[in-house]
Amino acid sequence: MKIKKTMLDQSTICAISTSPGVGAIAVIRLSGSDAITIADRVYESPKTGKSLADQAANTLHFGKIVSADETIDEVVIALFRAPHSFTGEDIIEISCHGSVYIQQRILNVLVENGARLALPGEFTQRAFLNGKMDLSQAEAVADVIASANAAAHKLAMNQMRGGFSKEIGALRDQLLHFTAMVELELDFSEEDVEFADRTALRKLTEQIEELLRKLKDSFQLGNAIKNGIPVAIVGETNVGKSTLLNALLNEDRAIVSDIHGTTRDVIEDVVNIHGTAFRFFDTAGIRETEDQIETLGIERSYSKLEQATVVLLVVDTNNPYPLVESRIQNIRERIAPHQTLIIVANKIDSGLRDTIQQIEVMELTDNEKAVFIAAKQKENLEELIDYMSHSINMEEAEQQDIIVTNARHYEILKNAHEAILRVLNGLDMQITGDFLAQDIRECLHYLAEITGEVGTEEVLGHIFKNFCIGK
Ligand SMILES: Nc1nc2c(ncn2[C@@H]2O[C@H](COP(=O)(O)OP(=O)(O)OP(=O)(O)O)[C@@H](O)[C@H]2O)c(=O)[nH]1
Ligand SMILES: [Mg+2]
Repeated sequence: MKIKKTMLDQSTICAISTSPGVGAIAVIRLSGSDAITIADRVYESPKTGKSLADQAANTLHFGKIVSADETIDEVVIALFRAPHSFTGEDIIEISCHGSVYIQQRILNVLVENGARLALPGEFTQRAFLNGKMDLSQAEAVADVIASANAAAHKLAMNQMRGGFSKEIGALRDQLLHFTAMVELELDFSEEDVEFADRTALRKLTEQIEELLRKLKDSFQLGNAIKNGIPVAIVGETNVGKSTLLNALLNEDRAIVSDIHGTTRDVIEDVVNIHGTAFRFFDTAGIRETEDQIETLGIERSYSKLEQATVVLLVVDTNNPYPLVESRIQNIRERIAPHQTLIIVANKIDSGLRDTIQQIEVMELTDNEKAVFIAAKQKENLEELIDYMSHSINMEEAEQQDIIVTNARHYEILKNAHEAILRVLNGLDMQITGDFLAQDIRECLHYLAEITGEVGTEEVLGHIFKNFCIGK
């Protein structure tokens, strides 16, 4: 592929691949055609005296790293030869003692002897450019490293092994078959024949449309697993939203006071509760105000509400019921069918009996719940957490093979889905084969962007820049 050739830089790169700071051991990685030669310039084997160049692939070697007759450290070196390595190039991995000083010294002598410091993600980028993995798999490497919970880890591992790419590949094969048939017709357009049976074509297109839609829709779930279920805490001023956030996080994250309008901006934090990650957004209390900054804050509250999977509407049970009811009504109007609204009746330690009772008997829809808590006393939070956990269907996640977790893939799938809808529409309108073929080609193009078979250097650069150095 053209872009691949131009991007492949021949220099030998090095980086500390373990996390920064002191550890028992650290690993420094060298990759490129000169990796073994450069390592030999600084390596001494006290026992055999053999150089690394004379050693077999996939072997370990004990020895010293020396610079100008000074021993920097005693190390173990792992040796891999192209193409059987992570990057597809010769790789040397030096396991040294974990002091920051030693790590830096070794890195310096490698650079002095001809290596260059690696850019973020450059090892994985080389693996991609050398055909060791496709783009979606390379992206998953970053996700595996970053995964903070079991579900996210499982998804990322699946993607790294190529599950997602396989699914996309199968889709492309079907589409290619489809275009081949349609394009064949074009060659015989004079004769007015139809090789591509329109009923069969329609069935195939419908299948592809359904699959693309499923993949696209799985992103909401995928995003929730990877980044935490987005939960917006909204309500009037002084009802106890920030107190609730602090109680859920188990720390004094937000300022709490009895002054109305304490929180002015959105406060965000992620916490893992019983194995599920939640991303909480505490928002500015909603009220009529002349204050410009507060008004801006309230606008943000509404926008967080829109983006959330779960909305916690906090109400103060010290208020008379009609007032509470009108607040609930106001928020209800803004809740979309895919969102869960949990009415959190707070301050039950001091609340009005009547208000609490009326909320208890309120009629709720399928995606609504009500809980009664005292945030300040951390009373009854378990029930609330339970409701939040059930707002996304983890069983569905277990059953579904492929879940899209990557925002780039999601954008592309959206485009591909639109293109396939145009094909369906075209079949309905009985448009000519050449227009049909054009839409199918477009859809194919999008799918190829996911696996990196087509793409621009810019996109690739952007993806790998978000990696950590040494990976
Ligand atoms: N009695 C009682 N007081 C509470 C409870 N939860 C919160 N409060 C008090 O209510 C007051 C307001 O709490 P905040 O958490 O600051 O309220 P908020 O909704 O974030 O307010 P704004 O940021 O102004 O919108 C504070 O004095 C809290 O101590 C509760 O369960 N019971
Ligand atoms: Mg607040």
